[in-house]
Amino acid sequence: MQSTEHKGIGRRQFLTASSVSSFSALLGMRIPYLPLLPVGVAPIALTNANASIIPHKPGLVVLNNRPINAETPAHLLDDAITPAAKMFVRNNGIPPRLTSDQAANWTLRIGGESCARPSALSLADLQEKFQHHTYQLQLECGGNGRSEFFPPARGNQWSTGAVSCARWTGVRLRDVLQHCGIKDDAVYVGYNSADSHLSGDPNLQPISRGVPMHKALEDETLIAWALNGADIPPLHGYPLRLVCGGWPASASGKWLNEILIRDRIHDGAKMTGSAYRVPCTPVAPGTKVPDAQMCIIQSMPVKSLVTFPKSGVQHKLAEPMNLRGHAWAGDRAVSAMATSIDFGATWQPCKLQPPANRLAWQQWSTKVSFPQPGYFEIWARATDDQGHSQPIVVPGWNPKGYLNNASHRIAVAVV
Ligand SMILES: Nc1nc2c(c(=O)[nH]1)N[C@H]1C(S)=C(S)[C@@H](COP(=O)(O)O)O[C@H]1N2
Ligand SMILES: [Mo]
Repeated sequence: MQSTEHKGIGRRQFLTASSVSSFSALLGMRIPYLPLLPVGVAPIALTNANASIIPHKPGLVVLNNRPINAETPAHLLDDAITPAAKMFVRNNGIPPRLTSDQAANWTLRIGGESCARPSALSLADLQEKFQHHTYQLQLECGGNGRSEFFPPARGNQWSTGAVSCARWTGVRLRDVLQHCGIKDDAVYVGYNSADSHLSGDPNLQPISRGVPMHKALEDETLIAWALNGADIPPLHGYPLRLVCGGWPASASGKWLNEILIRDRIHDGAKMTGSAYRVPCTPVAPGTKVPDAQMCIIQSMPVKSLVTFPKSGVQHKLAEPMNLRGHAWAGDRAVSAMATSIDFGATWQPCKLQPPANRLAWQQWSTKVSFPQPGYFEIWARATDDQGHSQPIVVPGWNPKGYLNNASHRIAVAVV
């Protein structure tokens, strides 16, 4: 968008000049009559949560437009393999705008204190030198469910929709690390990316996280160039991204251009303080927790979604209702799934399928019958293979509102 188009907007409640330009990027199109929009009036596509305003992502709910953050309503996550169009978007900064030349000449640098042979590999090198692997991998934002914490936590107010499980294709991070030589003192792998900080300061990074060696060396940890068999879409990290399934998705660096093998816990942006860290031992809600008592989130906890039907449906008393959804448990597998129609007093087991591969979510399904007309809720509860179940109430308060794995609930009017 041309900067002249910002003239006449003035200061308004909803749109600052800078958010207008990113809103235009969000729409993927110009707003020809923007100067005529009355002061204080926001485009309806921004204020109506149900409007489709991200190109190619109909139905996603936008939580923030600078940076762009949008979540997927549960009923739109019904596919076993999440299509790109339904993947939530979580950006900490401003995504790079790449020319086709820049993308074609993409280079991944590998270095760090514990790298024996620092290297630069082109996309073509990666594709030619290493074996290709495809896995379906669940990625959930550490802050998914944040909106339910009290006292509230600052940040995007995700409800349930910051989770996806798509098929990623690329090479194993392990193969690339071994090619470049892992020194004995290696403890962590960190990433750097091509997105830019919201402030515009080129010396600041929006995010630079990582994982310990044992996670980096897993079969399923990929340097990926394809999502569901196609190029990774620009918002999701084109042309290259790290994918570490089962961990906070913040570990899966988009627009990946550097990998560091570290001799210490990676200390990039959003690795310290309260970012993606929770109190090492539980605290009372609202407690100020010193940095030294905060621990980095590793595997995500057990969780599930009801993806059919949509919350708020009407259902005929005489007919049993088909329910289905997904369940996942970070690094672990889900071993049981149950639903309740009586606010958790009794639970009925569901059918549960095995995952497509380790770190993929699992499909569950069941049929329920209602005893009489009225308002009901379906509550869903998964149990992992170590016996941990989802809590009914919001679990362990923490300063940034991470790891809310409380049961998903949907409303049903039985008539
Ligand atoms: N370079 C870069 N990588 C990133 C981010 C980012 O802002 N920049 N956000 C992270 C976070 S917090 C999440 S939850 C996931 C979101 O992935 P998605 O937008 O493809 O769904 O990407 C992660 N990787
Ligand atoms: Mo995230």
